Amino acid sequence: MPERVIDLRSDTVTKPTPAMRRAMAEAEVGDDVYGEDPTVNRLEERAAEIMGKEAALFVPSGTMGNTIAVKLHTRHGQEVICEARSHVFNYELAMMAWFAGCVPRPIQAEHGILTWRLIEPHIRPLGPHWAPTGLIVLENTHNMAGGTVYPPDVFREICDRAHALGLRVHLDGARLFNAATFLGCPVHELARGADTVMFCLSKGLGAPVGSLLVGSRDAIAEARLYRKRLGGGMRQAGVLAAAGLIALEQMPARLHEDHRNARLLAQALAEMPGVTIPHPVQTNIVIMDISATGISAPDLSARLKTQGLLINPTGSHQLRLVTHYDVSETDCVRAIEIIRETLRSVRGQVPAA
Ligand code: TLP
Repeated sequence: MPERVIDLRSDTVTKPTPAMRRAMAEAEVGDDVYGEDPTVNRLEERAAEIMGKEAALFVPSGTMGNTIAVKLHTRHGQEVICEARSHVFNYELAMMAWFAGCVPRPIQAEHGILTWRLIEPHIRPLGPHWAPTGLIVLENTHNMAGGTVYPPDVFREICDRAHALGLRVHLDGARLFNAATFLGCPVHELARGADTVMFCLSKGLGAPVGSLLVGSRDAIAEARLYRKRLGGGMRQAGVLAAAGLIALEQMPARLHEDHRNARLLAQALAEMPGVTIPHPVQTNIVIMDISATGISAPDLSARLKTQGLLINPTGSHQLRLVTHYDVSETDCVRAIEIIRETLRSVRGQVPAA
């Protein structure tokens, strides 16, 4: 493999910046299980403030944040409405069943964006045969639908109508800052209406570890107990929160660079024979469909790896490219060349489908 590896597998691969490393080394810490870590406390206060909620909880991962949220809002034996390609349904090891005793009610939506019209027919009251709806989970941006963004009015209508029926809404906002960057609005406007929001520091914002769950003071007090049950009481976590504070305060301002690089990739890929881009590229994720190239996504991924380009397959004929802090525009131009050359050499060997 060449020396310089271009890693487009995910924005989770970003390494802490020099400023983050310095802050980590100098962080003031205490035992967070006693609520005595001043840096964690500061991070939680700022997160709540920025998201426009009463309180926040620092958790080790997005998965733990979502898991706790589902548990907070549901009872065993209920259904959780979510989009068919959502992270809570597909990539969290069935935690909603394992921890909260709920089953998903997945609904397919164009580009991953649910609407009230799509959700309403699936809401189930208590009855003799079926599991009642306990919660709606929305994902903004929608990861596997190519980083697509909820129009704020669509999101708010779902929240308002759900609340009118006594239902709660949790927002998986792992990449909510990317959505806010795309829309050019403060992030709290996209959190408004949701009962809880999980967002990640360790994706586009570049922190090494950590996510936050925000919501009402009561919900977060209860969430703290679930975090402890799950083994997420992190003691002197201020070393992580220090990096998180930099991620939160400084990194959102540069996300537009990742979005520009994603558009650059998408435009070039769309011009390659047999390649289509099935979703609008609004943020830092590009889904690439290669059904008409004659090779499979795992095969292409393996060939690209030998050229020093890492891209994960997300299906038999789809791959996902994610731009982030550790890939430059030059890297993206190089990635395009590698993909173009690799597909060209494949076309020489494999008859097109
Ligand atoms: N997503 C990861 C993988 O798990 C797929 C990635 O590389 O994109 N919600 C959303 C929308 C996510 O994309 C992810 C991570 C999570 C939750 C979970 O976050 P972590 O990895 O911190 O548990």
